[in-house]
Amino acid sequence: MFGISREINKSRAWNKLNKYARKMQKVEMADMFAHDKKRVSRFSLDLDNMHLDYSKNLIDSKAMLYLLALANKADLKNKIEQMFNGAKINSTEKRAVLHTALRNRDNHPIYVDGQDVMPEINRVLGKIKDFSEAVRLGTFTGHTGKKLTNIVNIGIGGSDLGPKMAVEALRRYHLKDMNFYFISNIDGTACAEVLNKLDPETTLFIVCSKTFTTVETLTNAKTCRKWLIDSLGEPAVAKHFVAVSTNAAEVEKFGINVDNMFEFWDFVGGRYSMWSAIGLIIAIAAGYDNFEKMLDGAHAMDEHFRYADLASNMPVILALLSIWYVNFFGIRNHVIVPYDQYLSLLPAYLQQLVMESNGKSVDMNNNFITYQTSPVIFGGAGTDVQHSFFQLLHQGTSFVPCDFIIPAISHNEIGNHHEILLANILAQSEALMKGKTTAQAAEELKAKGLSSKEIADLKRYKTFKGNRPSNTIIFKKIDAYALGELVALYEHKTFVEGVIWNINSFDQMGVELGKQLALKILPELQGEANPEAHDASTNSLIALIKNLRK
Ligand code: G6Q
Repeated sequence: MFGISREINKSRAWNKLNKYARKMQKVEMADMFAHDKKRVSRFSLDLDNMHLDYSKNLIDSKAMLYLLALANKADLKNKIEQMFNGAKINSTEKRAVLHTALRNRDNHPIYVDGQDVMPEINRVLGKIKDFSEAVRLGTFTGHTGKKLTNIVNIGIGGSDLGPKMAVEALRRYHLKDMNFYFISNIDGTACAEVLNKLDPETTLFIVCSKTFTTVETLTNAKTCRKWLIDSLGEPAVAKHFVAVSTNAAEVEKFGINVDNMFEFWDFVGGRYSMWSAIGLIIAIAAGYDNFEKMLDGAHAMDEHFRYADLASNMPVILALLSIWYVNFFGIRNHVIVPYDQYLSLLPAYLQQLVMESNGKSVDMNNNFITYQTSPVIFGGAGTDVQHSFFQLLHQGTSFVPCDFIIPAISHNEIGNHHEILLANILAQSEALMKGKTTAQAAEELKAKGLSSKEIADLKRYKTFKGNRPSNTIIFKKIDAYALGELVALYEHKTFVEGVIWNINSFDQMGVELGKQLALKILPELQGEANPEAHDASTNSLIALIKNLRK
């Protein structure tokens, strides 16, 4: 059995943490810094060019020891091994979870049902290499012989967010004569706005769908197929459409030749699939070398996660900090702020990774859970978000733990832009921790020449409670390797949280109900009669919409 046999919140380790957290809730981080000169080195970790400083958290060595005891209680080391070894830890779907095999760069055999998965993974990698290079070089051309310069990924969820985020993150490496587009939403606008910009002769569609049954993706793909055929005729499909899927039969049924199909496997979850052929557009956009470097970076993080002690293990530490705040401080949110324009899509990607994986309320033993699981993840690129939701981070009624991510060197060192950016990230984490007392606020107002009455009126509004935690992750530069490390860091963090919460982080049954109801409502919207079978609100909304569409 993969799960923990006893409810984790009934364990001694959990109780100890509960008690200790009450004590730590009264502690000031600034005092801990003042009393411990080694705090920064004690609570920092390095891997290659990546540095994690987690010293600005409401923790001390004892809190970390208790958290590590909780990880041990959850049998974390063994669970990590089980994942890497291909055990069927996705219990509800009876599947192995082997996105790590996709970047198993030392190529040791990994078995699922007695079969080594590496030869197939390597074969498809070879196919990705050959095809991406042929498209980039223009040796694989469109139907009329022109270079395919507009590459369109059609997919949704895990078949969209990862490739889209990585293509953007590696924009600096794109070939100048190529453009990359993503169609995910069923909203016809998504399709129309992309197609409006394109010339069929130079457009390649990559239809990404693990199941090849997803309504949004198939509907968008059909629309794009028609658009192409209307202009170039049916035979052009072979040169302008490729598919990435686990389902060859459906791909063929759709009208894409299986020679133009890139396989992946059911041991790769959708939100963990950018390392597979789902990342084909990444290889075309940034070059296969960079795609491999991304795999190398992820592999380095895999090795660290698998072999480093839990106490000096980056994903484990980030997960334990998350659990500390969620379960022992009652915090329900977590914010991720990359200070790098190229990483602007990372928060959206991580929203899916974290919330689809750990937004669960039944444990591995089939019990409804009585403790909190995933926090709500949100974020955006700094400094933009400093001018929007940071108000709440600084002065909201409770704190939101923050991950700050930045490269020391920008790909675009223009003037002093990057130094200003760096100054901002450092200032934000310092401000969140230090805050500003009411006395300091009053002092500042006095220095500005305000009257006593004005100072009394304003000083509380200018007060920042501080003591708000954050992690800072610094890279030398965000290249493909660093991107691989960063994404794998969060994948494994999410896994560790799931292990401790005793949930299956690898299914996503929560997305089903809405899909089923949409299937029921669709014919009702199209039919004459107004439905009465729903709740009163839904019935009336359907009727109203039908009326408006007349
Ligand atoms: C991710 C989920 C989900 C999935 C999409 C698309 O882990 O499974 O986001 O990726 O629903 O599914 P298909 O790739 O099968 O079209």
